[in-house]
Amino acid sequence: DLAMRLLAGELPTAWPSAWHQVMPQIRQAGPLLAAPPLLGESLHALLARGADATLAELATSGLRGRGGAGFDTARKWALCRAAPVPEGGTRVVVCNADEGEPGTFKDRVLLSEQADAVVEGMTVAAHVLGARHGFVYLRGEYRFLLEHLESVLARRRAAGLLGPGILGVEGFDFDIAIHLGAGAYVCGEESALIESLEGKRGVPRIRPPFPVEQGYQGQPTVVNNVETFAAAAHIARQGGVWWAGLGVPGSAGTKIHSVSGDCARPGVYEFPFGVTVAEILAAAGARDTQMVQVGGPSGLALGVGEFDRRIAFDDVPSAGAFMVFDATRDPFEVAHGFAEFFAHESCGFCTPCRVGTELVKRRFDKLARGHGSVFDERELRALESLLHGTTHCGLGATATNPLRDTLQRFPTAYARRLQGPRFVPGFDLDAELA
Ligand code: L3W
Repeated sequence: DLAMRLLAGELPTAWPSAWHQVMPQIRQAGPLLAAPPLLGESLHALLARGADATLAELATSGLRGRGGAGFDTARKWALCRAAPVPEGGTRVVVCNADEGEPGTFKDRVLLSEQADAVVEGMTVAAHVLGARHGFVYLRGEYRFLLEHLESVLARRRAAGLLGPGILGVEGFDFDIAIHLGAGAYVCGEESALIESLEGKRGVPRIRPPFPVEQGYQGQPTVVNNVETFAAAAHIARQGGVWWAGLGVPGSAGTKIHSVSGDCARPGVYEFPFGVTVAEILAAAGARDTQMVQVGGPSGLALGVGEFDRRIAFDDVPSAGAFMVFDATRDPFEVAHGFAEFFAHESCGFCTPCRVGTELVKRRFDKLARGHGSVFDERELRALESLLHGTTHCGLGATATNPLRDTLQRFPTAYARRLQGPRFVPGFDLDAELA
């Protein structure tokens, strides 16, 4: 239907892509998606409780970063708070809205439906940290959200919820600027994002120092995902025990999933942590599922027999993507598509990633054309382990995850490709090379 509307000219076709401007449907709302707009309630609770006690509430809540890595949010804020500020500087709060992981669109919905909660979470962070400046780093393709977000910021400034002397409190000065990305996936990596904010090419930095010590222009900086700030705002209001009571031990609260692919009800779902993959598949009306890519291509591919696994940091962690592939799909072609994506998005800074992702893509191309041999499959395995250990940042390190997972779970999808003209049945390459 969308494709037909696009072809009929009903959807804008200019860059940024029209696809990003389609707002996914909320199918299952929880405390983050169903909440009425936060218009200062969290800030009143913050001021009543004080910065120290609010940070303690955050620690009690067990909130962990929603960008995929799951770093303890209270710990991140405490580290930033303890870091010295350079002369004349300030601490900085950055919302990572560079939602670029294929299959992820839940931040798009949060920014559209719950922008006040996101901004309020950033403002809570600012008070806890003593930060005066904030940025929303907005994915370039989400430019269509810019007007909406600017109007939310303007409304909040007019209401005394942003700007100098927030809620009449002297010294509580904090404002936010929106910075548009320009389409580079790597800028979702926090240190590349900071480089980009500073006006430079988005190349990841060596960490440490982590942004909490030296971030934007050398100042202590907290970078959190959109969903993390929304959750922090609700925790400031409702307390840490409330949030810790949702989810499972080690993975408190809810997680929002972007469900796409072969299912009757694609869209955005908020579930407490601990939900099984099978439960999400059932809610989405997925049938005859062969594979689920959780957390996007840099996440984990699961096959039949693994759908009783739980979404949790110690089982199946997720940055938010939940891509469903039914039995009509070819896992080899899925991994092939992801290999093309990473070769395209490698920032080119380090050789293992720049060259490695391209070599992986070319081997896939060769196998897809039916020209592959066992040698190519072995090369793919070698490249997989090389990329895991040698790249400058996480992009290269996770680029071969789809290859690794599909090789392991769907070996026949690869074996089928080895039947090409150059494959000699019975030829034992290992024995030849020994
Ligand atoms: C202070 C330390 N801070 C770690 C902080 C660090 C960062 C956070 C996580 O992302 C994930 C991967 C994919 N002192 C610290 C410290 N930190 N040690 O904790 O850090 P890290 O290095 O574990 O992860 P990362 O490099 O930030 C890797 C996921 O990113 N991913 C998915 C992206 C999702 C999107 C999206 O669309 N939302 O892009 C891509 O690879 O799952 O787990 O803040 O500073 N000692």
